[in-house]
Amino acid sequence: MSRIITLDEFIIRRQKDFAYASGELTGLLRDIGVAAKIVNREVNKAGLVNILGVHGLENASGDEVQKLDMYANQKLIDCLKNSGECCGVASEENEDIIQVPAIASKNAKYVVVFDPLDGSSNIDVNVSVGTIFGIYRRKSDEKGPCTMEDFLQKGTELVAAGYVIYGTSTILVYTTGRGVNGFTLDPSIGEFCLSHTDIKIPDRGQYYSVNQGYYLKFDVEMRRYIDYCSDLNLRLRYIGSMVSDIHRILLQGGIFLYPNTRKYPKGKLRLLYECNPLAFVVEQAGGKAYNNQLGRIMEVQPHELHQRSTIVIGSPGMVDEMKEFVERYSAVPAMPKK
Ligand code: P6P
Repeated sequence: MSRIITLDEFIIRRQKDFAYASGELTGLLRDIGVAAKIVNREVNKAGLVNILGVHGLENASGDEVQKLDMYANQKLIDCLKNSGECCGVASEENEDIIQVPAIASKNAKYVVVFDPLDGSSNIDVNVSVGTIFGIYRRKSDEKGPCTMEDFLQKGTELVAAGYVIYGTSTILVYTTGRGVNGFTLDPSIGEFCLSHTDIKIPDRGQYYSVNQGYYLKFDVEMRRYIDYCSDLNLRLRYIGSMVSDIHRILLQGGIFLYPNTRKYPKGKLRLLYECNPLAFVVEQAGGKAYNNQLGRIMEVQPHELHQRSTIVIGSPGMVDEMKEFVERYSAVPAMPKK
């Protein structure tokens, strides 16, 4: 039996990989691991403890906030305060950025963006949900408070990103720009243990993941591509939890699409704390992530904290094929100049 490698041990071993290998990012990643364990404990007993049901508030996205969302949000913020390496956070649950008080003798160099409990509408029906996080180096003066500029950075500026999926098992998957690794929580020892080493996404897969219910609301080129997936007898898998849908595609290959619709003309998913962190992970595993304008998601310059984006993400061979469809069907013939 191969030796257990815990998340903490792995992070410390890989510390030399970071351009700023002074252990600051190490502390931050470990804090996220602690928060994930705490959230996991509550997610696993949500049915027993009075934290089910809608919290009655609306978040920045206008979605009703489930109690577990608020719990997960607060635990992540509390844990990120511990290392003294984080000067601010931006969360789907909070309208504005949140300053994290400095710890004496520490000049916090990072900010963290996160969706504390993505897919939370699934909680009440015991379907897997997830946490998504991204870490940026701050741009503002280290001696002052964090600013919006620290958060409105392209995905290409991420120094680390990942997700936790609370499913049949709890798995933390992350990258620091040198490949992707996954760690499964062993409840008997309370540790995330290396379980998915150097994840590589297959070039193609048997799954496509889209909300088929919106089919008639998609642009024609997207409908044609979805028809093509169906003609290929690909299997539709969509559970309304982005982390879960993308985790399957990361491991088995496939494509996830959330195009623009009449209700969400710019797409529904959030650029900063959903699309970019997952795009970083998928790209690091060899995949691709574009928006409907066929631009690389990670190169889009964010202009607001809760900015929405369309997204097509997954196996490189399938994303490239989708790109060809969009180029072919949306290449509207140039109208003759009058
Ligand atoms: P729809 C969950 O609310 C979420 O943000 C993602 O996790 C998921 O992929 C998507 O929205 C589901 O949206 O419109 O298909 O219900």
